[in-house]
Amino acid sequence: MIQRTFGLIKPDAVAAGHTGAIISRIEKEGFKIVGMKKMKISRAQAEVFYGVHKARPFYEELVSFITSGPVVALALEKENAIQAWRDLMGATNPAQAAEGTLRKLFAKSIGENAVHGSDPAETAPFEIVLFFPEIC
Ligand code: FUP
Repeated sequence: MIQRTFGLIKPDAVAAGHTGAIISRIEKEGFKIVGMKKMKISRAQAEVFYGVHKARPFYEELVSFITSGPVVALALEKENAIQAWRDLMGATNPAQAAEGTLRKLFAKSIGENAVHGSDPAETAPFEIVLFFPEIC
């Protein structure tokens, strides 16, 4: 099934100059980039985006990190895109990420972990609408 998912290149990876390498890898893996936007996320938008994590102890850190510098927001299309993008990202904690995954290659820590991707539980349409209302 052709599917769309939402991805972010987070502030750590943008600041470290990994944007080009990540975009290049995305295309090499056969994703179609249907939306791409370099932007700074506002506090209000971050609170909506991370609303699902509000009860978690690291919520405040999440919001302040994701608003700390520019990100690249991506809407990606591929066969089973949600799982395919999560597989390409690798485990949340880069120490546990498989060889060759984006987090293994580019993430610094579990908090500053280079990329975000929608999870399989219905978050992709919500996140795409939040960042790309014009393509929905
Ligand atoms: P993921 O979907 O792989 O990004 O992981 P989660 O949805 O579990 O976590 C969302 C974000 O919270 C992660 F990208 C990083 C952050 N996080 C922490 O900072 N500490 C943790 O123990 C778990 C997650």
